[in-house]
Amino acid sequence: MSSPTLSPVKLTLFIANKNYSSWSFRPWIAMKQKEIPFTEHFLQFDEATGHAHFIEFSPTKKVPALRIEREGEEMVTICESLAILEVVADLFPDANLWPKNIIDRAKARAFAAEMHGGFFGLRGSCPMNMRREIKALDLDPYSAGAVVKNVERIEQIWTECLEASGGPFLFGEFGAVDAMYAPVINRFEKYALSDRAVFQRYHDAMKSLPAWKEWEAAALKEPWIVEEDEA
Ligand SMILES: N[C@@H](CCC(=O)N[C@@H](CS)C(=O)NCC(=O)O)C(=O)O
Repeated sequence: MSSPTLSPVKLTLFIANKNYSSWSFRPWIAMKQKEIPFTEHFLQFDEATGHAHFIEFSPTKKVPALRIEREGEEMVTICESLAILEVVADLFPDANLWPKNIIDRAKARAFAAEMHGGFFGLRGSCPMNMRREIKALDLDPYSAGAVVKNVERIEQIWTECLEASGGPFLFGEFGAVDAMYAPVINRFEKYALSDRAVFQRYHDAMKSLPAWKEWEAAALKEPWIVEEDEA
């Protein structure tokens, strides 16, 4: 287990449905896999109100959000998955969430930022869905083209990183950048987006993680259906 730089610190991670919430999955899998102690606060999506109840813990009304409590200090809430990964990396440097080498760290951050702010075609057409049966989508040519472009770029990133590091994760050891790409592994699999060896290799590494298995098992037990995410 990693120890925090600021002590004592209490972390609460607000997340939503494990079947669908790809943004929740990112910090959750990183924190679980790195054995960073946190309390999980689960809230269901509520399409009817536009998730109005999310305002109770997050000014953005979005998950994930990380509440940080320290004795004698004002409680703070950090939104945005990438910012959550960054603060957790600062709090728990022993967890090695980012590569130690400066250039590798810069590349890992660039690839994480690319995921955080891009790949809209893939993310829009192929929502993360842990329960979905493996089945290709019949998309219109414009959407299909956008998905293919995203898939090609993601596989280029994976190839470059895995060739340089030797794997099993993008920079060798599992880290924040892998957490950012974890939901994409589900999308590639469930929408039959790739038969390339680089995908299979990274998929196998990611799905062998105990944290992945724990999230997936919980997702499969969830009874709720979010229609807009059932592509
Ligand atoms: N950029 C944000 C995206 C967060 C996000 O869109 N979360 C979704 C769930 S996966 C959400 O809370 N949606 C509720 C809404 O948009 O009202 C992040 O990185 O955390």
